[in-house]
Amino acid sequence: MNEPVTSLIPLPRAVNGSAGSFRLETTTSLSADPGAEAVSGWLRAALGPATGCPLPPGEGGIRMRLDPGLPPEGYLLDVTPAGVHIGGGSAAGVFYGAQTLRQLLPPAALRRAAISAGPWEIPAQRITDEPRFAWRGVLLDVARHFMPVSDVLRFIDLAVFHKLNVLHLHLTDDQGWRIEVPGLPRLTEVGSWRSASMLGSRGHERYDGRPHGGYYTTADLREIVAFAAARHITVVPEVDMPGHMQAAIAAYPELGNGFAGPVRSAWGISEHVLNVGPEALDFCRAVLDHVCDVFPGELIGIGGDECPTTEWRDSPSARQRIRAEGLAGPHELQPWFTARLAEHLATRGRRLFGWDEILAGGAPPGAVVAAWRGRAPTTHAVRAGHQVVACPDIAVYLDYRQSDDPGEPTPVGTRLTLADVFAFDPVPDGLSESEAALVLGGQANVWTEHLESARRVDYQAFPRLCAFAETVWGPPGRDFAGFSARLPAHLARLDALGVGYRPLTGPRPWDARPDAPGHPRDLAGRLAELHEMTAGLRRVAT
Ligand code: TNX
Repeated sequence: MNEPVTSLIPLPRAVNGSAGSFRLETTTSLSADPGAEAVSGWLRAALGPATGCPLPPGEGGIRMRLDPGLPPEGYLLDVTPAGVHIGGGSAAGVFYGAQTLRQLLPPAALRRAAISAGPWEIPAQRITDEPRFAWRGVLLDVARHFMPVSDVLRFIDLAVFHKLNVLHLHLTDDQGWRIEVPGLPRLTEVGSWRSASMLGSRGHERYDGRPHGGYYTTADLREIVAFAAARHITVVPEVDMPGHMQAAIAAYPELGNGFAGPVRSAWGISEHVLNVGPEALDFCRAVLDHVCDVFPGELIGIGGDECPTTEWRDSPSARQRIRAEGLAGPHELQPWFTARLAEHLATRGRRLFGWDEILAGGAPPGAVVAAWRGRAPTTHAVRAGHQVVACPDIAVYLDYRQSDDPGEPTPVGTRLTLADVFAFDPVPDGLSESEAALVLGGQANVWTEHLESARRVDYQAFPRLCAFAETVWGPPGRDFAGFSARLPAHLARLDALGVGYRPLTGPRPWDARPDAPGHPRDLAGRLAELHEMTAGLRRVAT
């Protein structure tokens, strides 16, 4: 009898060990029933190079099939000495069963070329598994630092290795516009690069003096979407508006409120926001039309976070809009604007996805909210009847520092240890059952002000993303000691995959970035700030 396998991440619902083991051989065949063919192709390509097992089609060996009796994303993985059966409630379920199978093999099977002749043994066992949440997301900010397509694809592979299923792609911000839009060439000619980047946090006023830029062509984005779809990941695109728009305004100053300046080099929030005149609205509609053409998912992100109204207070076009629409003041302009975008997306059969700031003044019906300003907005969103994705900064912002060690690279935000991320639960306390049902799941956000390369993203994202995966896949009531016991074996997998994760022992000397100093925050201070920031939502709720 094998001991139940204890090193899988995320932890499956049930693992029952049995006698003996299955050995993957060069002669092992792989068959897939209708609906599971694509997953078998994926597994063949994933395992072949490292194991030398080509997994030719044929009976016996590994068999994959759909099993309508299982939950849609659930699977049943049966390993016996005679063969491996993977049943899935859908192709996605089969795919997750195949991901589990990969984790059950020795780590050398995860490499991209053969360094070992095996034996490729898998202990006999039966695993039944299904996710707790439908939205198991990760945000990648490719606006602050552009990430080449190959690195995005690699990141997708790492996300699905942990059974995540949503990639929220933050495509535009004050510091860069990363999506080519037909008919608007200056967005990429001008908006996709900046002359320098800030080194470290604001307040230190240091710059690197080096241009940074890059953007995705339509073909690039279609490749990302198709690569993700083949791995059962939905890409949710985000074009942030009406704030976080300085790069677009640098390209087309007529979109702004008189600002005529460059793409922003400093981090932080720009006061240079979109105007609310008819041309600016047409611009947004044209951009969203293109986004809808490229991204087939139902949800389209319009951002909506952190939009200062400073410029609107003095802007003739804003005053005119306020008068014409009978609004009470500049603070009602953003809800008005967001409602227009939601209407437009509805004409394309899509729904609006926005940060929790869109709740102020009432979010459009059917909008899905990304609740990030601490935990309270998740509750506010569901009480306002919205589906919500919980991504509180103080729990799952992976740009935040991983310890108090002064050697952490550019330490920003509150301390967010591996245990802190593991303790996250997307459903806040105090929700009724029907309210809790509106919580689609959770999302870890990788903001990249201080992450200029895939290597830096690896350090911030891992192993915390492994802990996050358990919070959205596993049932509630998980235990950190058990996770910690499974982690070393999982880190050996990440080593084989070439992931530059943060060592559990802390940063190495070369992880420090003394040239890019941070700005550590304490939790009490941040909580007070979040309380203040979300006061408007509380007024609406009461
Ligand atoms: C807040 S989360 C932001 C981002 C920053 C992040 C840094 C959100 C909707 N806005 O623009 O990158 O903090 O942690």
